[in-house]
Amino acid sequence: MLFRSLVASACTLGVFGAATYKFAPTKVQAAFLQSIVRKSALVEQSDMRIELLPALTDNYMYLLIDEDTKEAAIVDPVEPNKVVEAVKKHGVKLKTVLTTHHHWDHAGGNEKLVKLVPGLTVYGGDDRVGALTKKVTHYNTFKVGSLNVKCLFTPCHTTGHICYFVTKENSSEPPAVFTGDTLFVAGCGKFFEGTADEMYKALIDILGRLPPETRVYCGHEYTINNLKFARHVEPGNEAIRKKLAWAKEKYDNGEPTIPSTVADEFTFNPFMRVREKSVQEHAGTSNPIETMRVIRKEKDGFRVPKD
Ligand SMILES: N[C@@H](CCC(=O)N[C@@H](CS)C(=O)NCC(=O)O)C(=O)O
Ligand SMILES: [Zn+2]
Ligand SMILES: [Zn+2]
Repeated sequence: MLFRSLVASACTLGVFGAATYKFAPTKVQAAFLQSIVRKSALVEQSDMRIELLPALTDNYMYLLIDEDTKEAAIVDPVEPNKVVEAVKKHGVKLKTVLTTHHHWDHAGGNEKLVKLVPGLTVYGGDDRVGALTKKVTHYNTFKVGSLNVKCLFTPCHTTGHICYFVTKENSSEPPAVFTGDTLFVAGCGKFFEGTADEMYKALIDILGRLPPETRVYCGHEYTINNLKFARHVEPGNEAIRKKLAWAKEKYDNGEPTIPSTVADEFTFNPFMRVREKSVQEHAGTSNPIETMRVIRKEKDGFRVPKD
């Protein structure tokens, strides 16, 4: 961890600038470069624009822009300077902070950001969230410009975790959901402050009932490791193998594997598939909540294979 952060700061000082590499990088060098050079990405819809902003080692911040009013919100702004830069680049008015949970790698930039951008409303579901101005709970709604935001209370990773579901009235474009450390692409958050029963409710009853085309924007780039665990749980699942090959290609190009969709998660995410026979057989139980408990415990101790 210390080594990684030293590398990251060396990178910003230009020590590992592209010019350092005069020859095509070896596989090891490519992986090393990827771990410090992460590309941002832009998802453009007619109703909303979402810029993925890589932060820290594997976190994402998301700049959500309402195309109608050019008002913007930022999800989990752990690196405030990068946020201010992106806001300027897009020429939008940042009014809102959406905090998924109080952990440092998500809420740790709030205090600084509210100083840099006065007048922000900071949403979150936990008193431990820095600079919180509006505490929210399940099904609270508010607007970001003309976009509707619905708060989904999904306790388990932390007791105050909130996912934010974003829609636009009368739009034919897919909605977006920001899932923090509850739902990852092909995985879920650790149960730091909750139970398997709570994660089942969050993943199956709440997030799983969103429109299937809903785009999923999660808190971390964990996709490859998650899919390797998914493959261990369901070796015969073709959707997992296909998604893993795709994710490796993205990784090699320094590109995000985000967003996915709710419908796709049901095909390769073992934690969304706890009602499937194949996953239950792996867990040695026919109870979906017990399956959730068993596979989360197994993943906590899982040694990720090289390939
Ligand atoms: N195993 C994580 C270690 C970091 C970690 O514990 N992350 C938290 C979120 S900040 C988590 O919930 N991880 C889910 C998991 O490891 O499956 C990794 O892949 O780097
Ligand atoms: Zn967390
Ligand atoms: Zn996290």
